[in-house]
Amino acid sequence: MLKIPGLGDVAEWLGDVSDLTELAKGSTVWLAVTGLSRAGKTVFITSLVHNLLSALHNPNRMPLLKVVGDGRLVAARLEGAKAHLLPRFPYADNIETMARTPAGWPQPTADISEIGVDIRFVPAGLVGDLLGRVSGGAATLKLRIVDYPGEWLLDLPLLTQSYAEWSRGMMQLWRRGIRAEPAREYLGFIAEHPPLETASEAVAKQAHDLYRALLVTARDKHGLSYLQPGRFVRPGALADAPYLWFAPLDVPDGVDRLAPGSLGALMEERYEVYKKEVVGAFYQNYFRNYGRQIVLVDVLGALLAGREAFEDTRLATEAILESFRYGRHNILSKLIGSARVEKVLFAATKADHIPDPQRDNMSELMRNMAALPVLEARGNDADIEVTTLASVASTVDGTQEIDGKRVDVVIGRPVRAGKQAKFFGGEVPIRPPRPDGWGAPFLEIPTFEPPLIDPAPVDGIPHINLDLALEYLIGDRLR
Ligand SMILES: Nc1nc2c(ncn2[C@@H]2O[C@H](COP(=O)(O)OP(=O)(O)O)[C@@H](O)[C@H]2O)c(=O)[nH]1
Ligand SMILES: [Mg+2]
Repeated sequence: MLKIPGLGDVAEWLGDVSDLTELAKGSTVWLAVTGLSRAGKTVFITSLVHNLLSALHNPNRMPLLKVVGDGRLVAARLEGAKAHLLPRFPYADNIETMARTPAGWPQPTADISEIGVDIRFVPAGLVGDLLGRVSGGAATLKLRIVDYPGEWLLDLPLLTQSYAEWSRGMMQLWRRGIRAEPAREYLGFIAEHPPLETASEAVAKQAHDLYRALLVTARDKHGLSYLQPGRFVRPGALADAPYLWFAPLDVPDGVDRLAPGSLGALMEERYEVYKKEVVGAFYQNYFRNYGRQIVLVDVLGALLAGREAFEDTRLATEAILESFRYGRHNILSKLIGSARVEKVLFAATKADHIPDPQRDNMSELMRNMAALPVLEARGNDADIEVTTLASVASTVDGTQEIDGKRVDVVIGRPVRAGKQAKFFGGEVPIRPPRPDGWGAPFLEIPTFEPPLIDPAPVDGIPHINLDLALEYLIGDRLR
């Protein structure tokens, strides 16, 4: 049998667990949850917190989170009141909404928020035995969960672009495909106001208002998501300061700096302040602390919205991915210093809308959509994985006979329908469909009511792969 001479020696021998007392007192891990609006962040965090708080009573909800599956969880509690910098995530309100009759989905939120769960657990193996001597057996992990809009990550490319470059890129984009129609009014306005006309406060503000309205229409009416600047769509707590009143203009090729006193120069000045005060500040003050992140993507919603919207979500997802590639971006390293996002999970959400055999296809589609496979080879970047999940499983799997063939379906209760129905969704493709492959809609799926939920943290909430996702993201900190 292994003879343990003294705590100090063994701790040294263990290497990474150098301070057992520290482990007993508790360490902190930040988990940021992001994704474009409606991707499922609020529902994800609500279900995650509720299932953690319920895990002691009903370990069967989270078996693949090893600390629960191994029976090492001692307690999970919401942290007490503190002098927090960020607004609280409204967990209690959300659970109440989902648990009432008829059940509803939580209110959309538009700003960054935070919630903490203290997890007491018995570490696995030898460390657990040792810790038993210093703290009665349990360690504490303070899990701090942050909800922030993925739209903010779409601004990273701005940091390496001049105003003239950015404007040219935006103009190209807005003149193409389904963007051209909603952009017509804005393009008309700036045709009347070239970058070299004399700067005017009123014209700049008018351009800004029109451009902002365009971004919102593109999002809400056309299902588009690759929209810059991200804060124009999701301003959060940002006050409507004058430096925000800019917009892209039709800057001719070859022009880089705009003549002093011109409308273009005024826009350029504001654009530069935005980059520094808003974009850079977010990475420096917040992003750099979030060592673990999950990016939620409504892949299914994008498929349903058709070819151009899907392509747009693909572009946005690739742009978001750039925030996790330090190897490529000096600017990112400059902003976040030695801080690193260690693990990132890209998750296709709302998997309860499709039957089980389709869910692997969904993960493959997610992987192929954002060119994720090539990343595994890049040692310098965050560790990246892909999955498919449902934070709140609102359906059950079933089968149905269609034209003499058994097909997989999901069974759920569409909102306001009052009764259950079966849905056959069709096939989820594993690759982004080719342009000529978009003839008929792929899937026809309603919005389902959440299942019956107990608001007390006892039974938890049915989900798909939530425990697996959490094990990937923070499992190493709960051993
Ligand atoms: N059936 C089902 N619907 C979901 C799930 N997650 C999100 N939704 C739906 O998607 C909507 C938007 O989710 P929400 O979390 O508010 O998105 P956010 O804008 O990213 O915070 C919700 O109102 C639900 O209708 C899920 O796991 N299952
Ligand atoms: Mg939300």
